Amino acid sequence: QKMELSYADRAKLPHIHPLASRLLMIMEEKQSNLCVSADVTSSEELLQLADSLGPSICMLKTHADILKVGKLQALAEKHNFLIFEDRKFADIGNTVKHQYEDGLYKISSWSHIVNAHAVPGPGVVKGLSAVGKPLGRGCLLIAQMSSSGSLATGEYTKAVVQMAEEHSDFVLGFICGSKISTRPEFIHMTPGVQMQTGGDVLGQQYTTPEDVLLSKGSDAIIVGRGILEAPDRFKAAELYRKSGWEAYTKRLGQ
Ligand code: 5BU
Repeated sequence: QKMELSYADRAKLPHIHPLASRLLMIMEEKQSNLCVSADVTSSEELLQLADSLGPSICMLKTHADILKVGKLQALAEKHNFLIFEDRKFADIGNTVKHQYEDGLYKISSWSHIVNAHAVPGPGVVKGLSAVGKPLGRGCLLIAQMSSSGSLATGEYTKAVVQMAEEHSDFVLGFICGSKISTRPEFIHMTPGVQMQTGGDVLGQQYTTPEDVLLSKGSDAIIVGRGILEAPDRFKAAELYRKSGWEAYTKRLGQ
């Protein structure tokens, strides 16, 4: 029987991406594998969310166009979480390089982690890496999606895993529905999570924290509306954090 490594054990692996190591340590220290998807439309509300939920989360997922970046960075320091800009880069290397470094938002200057589609081929990772690696940033490759009818399945997913393995100096893990790589250095992050299974009218599909972390073997849950639409967001975030942590500890004990 294979021993499952804890977040803390994985953080100390010799070849791990420094940012993955930092994230795993945050997860261990804060007993949180919860990433909140801060899908709100005003920067005031986003900052308020970051401050109130900060203690419960390991990561905050943002959309750059609604950000007051300096203040968010200060809150990330204060509450010890990482910032993940959900930019979903998907162009040729030269274009994503500029989108990441320049443009209105200068994402590389403030976001610890970004994500990218593998559709363009390895050039997308190389372009992002040229900007992000010298800054100590990292990237999650989108290997699967939570939406119904997603085309990111089967052979595509396998090819994404291989692309990640070939660029593990910059790629630190995946957006995925379940554990897709056996390398403990990679972080598996799963969106489409709520306390009840189901979905929305536009194709989103939900599974539970227990299912994602225990049955599917992923490492962290990404939760938006399950928390944002709750009457008490802080209470809801704590509920997801505890549920996620319980599922993870159950998995270690197996
Ligand atoms: P929700 O409110 O928990 O459904 O929000 C999920 C968030 O995760 C939302 O910001 C999506 O854009 C994001 N997401 C997703 O739901 N599924 C995916 O496969 C990817 C991103 Br990639």
